[in-house]
Amino acid sequence: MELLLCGGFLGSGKTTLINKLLHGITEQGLTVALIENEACQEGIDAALTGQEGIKVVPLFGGCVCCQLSGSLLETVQKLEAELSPDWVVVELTGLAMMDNIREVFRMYAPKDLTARLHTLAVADMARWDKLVLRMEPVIRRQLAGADTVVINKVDLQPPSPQTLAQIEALSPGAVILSMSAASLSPAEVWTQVSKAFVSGKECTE
Ligand SMILES: Nc1nc2c(ncn2[C@@H]2O[C@H](COP(=O)(O)OP(=O)(O)O)[C@@H](O)[C@H]2O)c(=O)[nH]1
Ligand SMILES: [Mg+2]
Repeated sequence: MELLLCGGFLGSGKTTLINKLLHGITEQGLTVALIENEACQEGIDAALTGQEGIKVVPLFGGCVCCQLSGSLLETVQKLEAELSPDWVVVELTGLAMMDNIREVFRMYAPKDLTARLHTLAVADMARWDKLVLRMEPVIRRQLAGADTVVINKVDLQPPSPQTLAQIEALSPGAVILSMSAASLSPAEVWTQVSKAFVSGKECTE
């Protein structure tokens, strides 16, 4: 079982990306469970939640990067024991700090689980300049712990060289992808993201 934590500011496209990833994973004949920490579950395909091979587990009442970090670990370990899906995907709240979550895993998770942890942050190109101006500390900490960054909504606003450099500086060593998650097929999204996981691991070995 591999674990993917998907973070990024509210509205950046996490649910859109995750919908594509879940389909992309199941199209490969693999099974996946989704843990939803975002209070509003709307957007996760209604059809998907009943689809064979996909289980959706809500985890509300706080944010897994702070109050609920223990519950996240417990839920992941329970899913592994009971269902043993190929993938567990977690949609974090729009304010979750990826660097906090990584620290929780480093301190409390079994080493073999940490080795199977992938952290992905979605950056919203349509609102990037505004968000950095107003929420810089949050954006910084969402990208700081990510080993993959998806620069999303490039159909609305392609990243400038300055923005690319800024994102590279905020997430040192991360694999950076640019896409429009809304317009790609599940297979295209899964291919790009799974390749990033492989090349990210190769770089750290
Ligand atoms: N133009 C454009 N819109 C997108 C893209 N990805 C997501 N969106 C839209 O952005 C809004 C927020 O997306 P959502 O996935 O709910 O974001 P979340 O809050 O991070 O889960 C929705 O209206 C999506 O349709 C994209 O690649 N291009
Ligand atoms: Mg969402």
